[in-house]
Amino acid sequence: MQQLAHELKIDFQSETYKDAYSRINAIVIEGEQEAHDNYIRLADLLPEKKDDLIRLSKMESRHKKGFEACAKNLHVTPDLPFAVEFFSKLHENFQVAAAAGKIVTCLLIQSLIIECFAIAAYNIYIPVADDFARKITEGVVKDEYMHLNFGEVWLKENFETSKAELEEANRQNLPIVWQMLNKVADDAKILAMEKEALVEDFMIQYGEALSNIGFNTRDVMRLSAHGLRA
Ligand code: Y39
Ligand code: FE
Ligand code: FE
Ligand code: FE
Repeated sequence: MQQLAHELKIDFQSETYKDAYSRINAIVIEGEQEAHDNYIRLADLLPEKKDDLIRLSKMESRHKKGFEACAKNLHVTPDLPFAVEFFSKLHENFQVAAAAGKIVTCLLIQSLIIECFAIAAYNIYIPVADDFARKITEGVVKDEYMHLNFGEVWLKENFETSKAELEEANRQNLPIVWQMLNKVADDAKILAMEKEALVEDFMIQYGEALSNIGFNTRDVMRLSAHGLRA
């Protein structure tokens, strides 16, 4: 039970922990809300996948409620204004793409980048979470793999016509992820989540996703390297 968290002697009730948690937890709550909104928007853009996408949006709402419960359990008030600002660039890029009917860009932002970010964060968080939050997060991360898979399958089926837009969307949005990671690195460390581990897990998920969609090894390397210039 709580093995690593226990060995590391994490004090979930210390003011330092709760202060960092107020921002990380808010990011997750706001992220789940935006993911919900993004899948609803995608349902409009992809009418033939509407039922699937509405189902994903409902899962995101459930995730949000779960993480709100995690904050209450620790008596933490999430810092939502911080989180809205944290997501603002990706949010803006998604809105602009959606308004232009750029489905490929929307899928890259939500189903690849944000889902891979979520999977990395949740995987790294689970071993160091409090008992309550760990159970919630274990349930959530299984869903996030399904969301990533949705994007992979659609983009694989439409690979040839999506390739150029994927390259451009990757170039625009991957650097933003590294900026976001840098902004949370100090808070994440207080929760015993190391930036290096987050980066490593993200790169593995994202590289696998690109390869599943149809990019060859050389392309995957090239696309992944774009972000590192942030
Ligand atoms: O698809 C989803 O459910 C994703 C919205 C949720 C985003 C979670 C973002 C997690 C970043 C946390 C950073 C911690 C270091
Ligand atoms: Fe989610
Ligand atoms: Fe999530
Ligand atoms: Fe998701």
